[in-house]
Amino acid sequence: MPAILLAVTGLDPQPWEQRLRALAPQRDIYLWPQRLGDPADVAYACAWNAPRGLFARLPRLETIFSLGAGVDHILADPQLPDVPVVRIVDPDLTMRMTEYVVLHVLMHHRRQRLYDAQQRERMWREHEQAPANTVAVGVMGLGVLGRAAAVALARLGFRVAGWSRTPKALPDVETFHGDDGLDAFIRRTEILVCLLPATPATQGMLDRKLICKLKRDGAAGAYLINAARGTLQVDADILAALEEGLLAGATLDVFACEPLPAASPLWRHPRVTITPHNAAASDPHALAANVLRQIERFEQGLPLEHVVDRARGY
Ligand code: NDP
Ligand code: OXD
Repeated sequence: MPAILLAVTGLDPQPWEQRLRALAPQRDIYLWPQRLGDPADVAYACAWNAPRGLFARLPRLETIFSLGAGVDHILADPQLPDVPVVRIVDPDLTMRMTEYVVLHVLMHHRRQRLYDAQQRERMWREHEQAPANTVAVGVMGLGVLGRAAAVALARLGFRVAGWSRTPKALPDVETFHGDDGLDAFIRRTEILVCLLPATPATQGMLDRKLICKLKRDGAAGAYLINAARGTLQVDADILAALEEGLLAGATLDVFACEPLPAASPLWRHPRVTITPHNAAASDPHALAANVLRQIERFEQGLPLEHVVDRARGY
């Protein structure tokens, strides 16, 4: 039976290995770099930040599965073989991201950081609270994750809009698309949520020019939430925007260099909330079955789902 190779860096492979073995005891599960077996046995690679050039050394490789929703870590391999690349689309992952986005939008909207600071001072002081239906949230990226987050925020009553590459229609969400729609989308947005993939077109998008255009006349000010990829944000521009009052605060889950180096001034900024790239962690208990289901489909001659469009980059 064709083997599965687990090739991950930056996360613990053990829970994935255990889960794959438990669900598919009949399969050989190889683990890079400890237990490689014969490379010619490997038909499926399950990857997260795998070393460049590894896939090219697997002569019978049929499919590469990203262990997350993003595939930038796979498409960046200059020796990537011409096999389908499949990404994770799963309700478990989607719900985690929705929770994260709703949590951080509400933290800003309800000024929780301010109340935390007041509590440390034993200060009992109430601040003006705008109703959600006066606050404009904008979600960049209306894919699987962006759509779910936008709809959840709209249900909470926020004035939600979304921006994508191609036109979309969503209940209770105003939609914008393409380069032509970006300006109007940003100018009506106070709380900006980024859920775009990392591609050449999105690199460095969250910069000073874009931040300057955010709407900032609401009670709580403009806020940035990046739960997509660190390469989209320009850290120096975000820090300068915080100092100049262009941004009231930011929640950052992702960074160009991860883990975020200890020397980064973002760590100590009082209005920056940092999380360790866990907005929507890939939980092997939920997702190993997703990958194995796809392998079964493939072996039954059914089409793989959620195959990445390499030309588009996501
Ligand atoms: P999808 O591929 O489903 O959606 C991507 C969306 O981005 C689409 O709506 C697409 O538009 C839009 N888009 C892409 N390029 C552009 C562009 N140049 N201009 C405008 N819109 C664009 O991805 P997911 O929603 O599943 O995931 C999004 C990203 O979230 C992942 O790529 C990953 O990087 C990140 N992520 C982060 C996690 C974390 O824990 N921090 C966890 C999971 C994912 P269209 O539909 O028109 O093509
Ligand atoms: C993902 C991620 O892409 O966790 O799924 O970043």
